[in-house]
Amino acid sequence: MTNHWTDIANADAILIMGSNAAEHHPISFKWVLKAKDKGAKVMHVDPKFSRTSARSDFHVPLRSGTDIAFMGGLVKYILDNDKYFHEYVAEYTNAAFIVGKDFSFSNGLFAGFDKSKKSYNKKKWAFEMDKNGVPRRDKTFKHDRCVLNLMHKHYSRYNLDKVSSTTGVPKKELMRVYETFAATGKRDQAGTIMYALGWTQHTVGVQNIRLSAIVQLLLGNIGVAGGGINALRGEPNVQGSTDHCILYHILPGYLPVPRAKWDSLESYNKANTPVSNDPQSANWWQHKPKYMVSLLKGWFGDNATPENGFGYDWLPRCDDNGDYSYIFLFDRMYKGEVKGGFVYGTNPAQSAPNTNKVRKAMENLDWLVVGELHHTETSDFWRRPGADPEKIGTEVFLLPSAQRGEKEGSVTNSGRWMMWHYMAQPPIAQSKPMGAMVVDIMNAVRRLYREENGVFPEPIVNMDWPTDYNPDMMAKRNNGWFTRDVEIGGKLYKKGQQVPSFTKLTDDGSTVSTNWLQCGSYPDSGNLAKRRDHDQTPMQKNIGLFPNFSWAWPVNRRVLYNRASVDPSGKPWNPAKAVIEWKNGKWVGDIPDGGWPPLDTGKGRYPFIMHKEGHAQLFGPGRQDGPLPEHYEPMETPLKSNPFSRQLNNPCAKQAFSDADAMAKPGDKRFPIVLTTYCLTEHWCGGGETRNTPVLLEAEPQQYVEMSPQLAKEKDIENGDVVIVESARGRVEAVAMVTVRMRPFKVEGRIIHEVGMPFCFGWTTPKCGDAVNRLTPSVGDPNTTIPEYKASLVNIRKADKVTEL
Ligand SMILES: Nc1nc2c(c(=O)[nH]1)N[C@H]1C(S)=C(S)[C@@H](COP(=O)(O)OP(=O)(O)OC[C@H]3O[C@@H](n4cnc5c(=O)[nH]c(N)nc54)[C@H](O)[C@@H]3O)O[C@H]1N2
Ligand SMILES: Nc1nc2c(c(=O)[nH]1)N[C@H]1C(S)=C(S)[C@@H](COP(=O)(O)OP(=O)(O)OC[C@H]3O[C@@H](n4cnc5c(=O)[nH]c(N)nc54)[C@H](O)[C@@H]3O)O[C@H]1N2
Ligand SMILES: [Mo]
Repeated sequence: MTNHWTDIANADAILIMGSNAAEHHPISFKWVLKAKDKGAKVMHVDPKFSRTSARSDFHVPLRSGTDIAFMGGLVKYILDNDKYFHEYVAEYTNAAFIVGKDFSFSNGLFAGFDKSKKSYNKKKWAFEMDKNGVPRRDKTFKHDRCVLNLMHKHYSRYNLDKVSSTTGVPKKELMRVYETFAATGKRDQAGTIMYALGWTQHTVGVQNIRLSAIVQLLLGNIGVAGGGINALRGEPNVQGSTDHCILYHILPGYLPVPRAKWDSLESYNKANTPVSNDPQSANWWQHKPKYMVSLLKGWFGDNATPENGFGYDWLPRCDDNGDYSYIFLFDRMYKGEVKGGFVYGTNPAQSAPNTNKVRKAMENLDWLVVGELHHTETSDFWRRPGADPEKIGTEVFLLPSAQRGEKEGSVTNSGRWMMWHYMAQPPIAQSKPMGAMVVDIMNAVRRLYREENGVFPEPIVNMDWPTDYNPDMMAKRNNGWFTRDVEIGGKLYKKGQQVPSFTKLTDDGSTVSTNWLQCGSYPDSGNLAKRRDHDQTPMQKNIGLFPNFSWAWPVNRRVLYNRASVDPSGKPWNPAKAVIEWKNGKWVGDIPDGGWPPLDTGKGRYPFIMHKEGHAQLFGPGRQDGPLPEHYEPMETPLKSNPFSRQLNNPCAKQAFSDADAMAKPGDKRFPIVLTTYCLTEHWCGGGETRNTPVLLEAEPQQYVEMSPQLAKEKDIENGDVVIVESARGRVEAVAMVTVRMRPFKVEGRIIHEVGMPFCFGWTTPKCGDAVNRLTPSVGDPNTTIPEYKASLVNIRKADKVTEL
């Protein structure tokens, strides 16, 4: 989230799209309803009617996978009707930048596409530079290659007729959302967008979110109270775990993972540190080398020295274009290229796409360690229905894990608030927190290396590894300390003192910090994640900033990009809901994005400090699949052609191609129905935990499929019948739930049906059916490889014989 939970109460319009917030983020809804009580309009755009729809002012159903068409129509509406916030757009976004002559868009493809590589040469999308190497700008918007005009041209194709016949949303309903949300383009109005998996789990997932950011920038809704683009994160600490590198392509603090081609710290830094020639651009990532060296010092301690590149060579390096996310990890395993591994707190044999393939792939492992509370589809894959344990050689170790109430540590919520979570009772029997297991296992490995040596021992033996597991100590190290006495700006910091903020981190080895983003969270005074203080100044209280409650990254800033909430002289656009203000030579309110004076003084910096150019990107030349979001059909689509262009699917989409990866053809007669999948209120994700909780299992006991009465009639199915749902990859038994919550869509002049299924039911809990993911495909977004769980193709028929349910 650019903003945070309590801030939602400040919104005048709330667009919930691709999220069932009332059921899956009930805390967010507390604030949604507060806003609604104050007169905010709440809209839910979602294929399915849910409790979120019920509490909204209106619900607009759309066909899964068509959000870019829907939002592209909104961009066109905003630009055609001059609803955008002119000064904000001109000053703070790249609307005025001139794009180079090489850029073009035709037949659904941007310039620079290489068909054989399924990728773009992004140099073709570069901005035109002036003689100083700064992007050229035309704030009058007269230049035909300025971003605003290119964007207007791009979305001129997204007219109401076409958007309506693609999404299945009647024109009147489109206009209702467009008019209500675009009204927040005024100075004294703010609108927020809340999204989750309905937007991300698509082969156009990243562009879905890019487009909503474009809308928010056009309306001047980023950086202001009640605005923002707000990702409702999933698992309780998924924000904390991404901040801290749970994803394969990043190190803590979103530093890129080393790749084979960067064979020294120097070449890593050169490739990953952006350079700006514009004196008014803060270009914050220019500090990356300081964060990387402080991280290496945190990992290797005194063994990391300038002479050995601070131990950079001891880090594993990924292949240059290697993709190590779920889809490709299991693809490699399926091909027999993986020997063994650890699985903690996740159940991929249930929740990864194309689960039949995943389960089969696991048979190729020599060994597997599972840290779990229960037996799951993953730990017990070798005795799943249809498998012969005699023929599976994998040795499985099940490590009993402590439950979350049995351990302490930090949990970072979607609003970036890092809060300390306390242990309620010690772990039972032999179970342990995962951290303790990792510390112990690594200590045993280090001992073996020291005693028996081994190939390339340095990464193991040179680590500054703790002897005992201590979460508070880890938090202290994440913040980091000085490794020697240092004087900064006339102030002396002694060796061993905590670094007060990441602005003091260095690349000379004098500081340690295992996560620069968390630097400032644990000063000498103690662990700020433990704070529960409600004190606020009147200005902070006015918008509910709560700066003394827990600690938010970065530097306890509560609203990101808040310098965009003021005009270039430092006055809030909307004084009634000011986030920051320049008063008597200093900033008051929230912590601003850098302490420089306002832009007008000539000494200020542009507000979007994480971008090299300091301006927010309407035109985003960094994405894999194009600088402007474009509608593409899902990889499995009931349509034979894309209503918007000749390019049917995302041309850069990631896809696995093993013999277990069959796909339905476009408009495939065998699989004419769209399937979407989701969580349930009564279960947690794959259900590994909640299916073992009797009351929850009783509340939602078995696999079902939601379908409209129209589809049920066509298929001669009645509510409660057991049906077979089948895709190109597998089949699932489910109980038919015939409900008006689902409805047919009129698309391109014909009726398209959509059905929905939860993904929490698995075979280890008897009599509840098995994973819906046996149906879903191994295809993913080109930027993130997130799987397309939300739109694939199936068919449905009444079951002749019931086996699983
Ligand atoms: N009780 C409970 N709470 C949870 C979870 C849980 O399992 N149980 N899981 C947690 C986790 S890990 C996560 S990630 C979050 C998930 O939170 P959500 O994203 O809210 O969960 P989903 O149910 O996957 O999907 C959200 C909505 O997307 C809609 N949708 C499907 N396809 C599309 C589409 O193409 N476009 C649009 N606009 N909408 C679409 C679905 O109909 C659904 O209503 O919830 C978290 N909270
Ligand atoms: N079809 C479809 N598939 C999806 C999705 C979808 O919308 N549709 N959503 C995706 C999303 S957003 C997510 S987040 C994933 C989630 O899928 P999984 O990562 O598989 O999530 P869970 O079901 O929460 O599995 C967590 C496991 O950890 C165990 N566990 C709980 N607490 C602890 C603990 O403290 N320590 C240890 N070691 N174990 C613990 C539980 O018993 C459980 O078996 O599923 C994804 N898969
Ligand atoms: Mo999630």
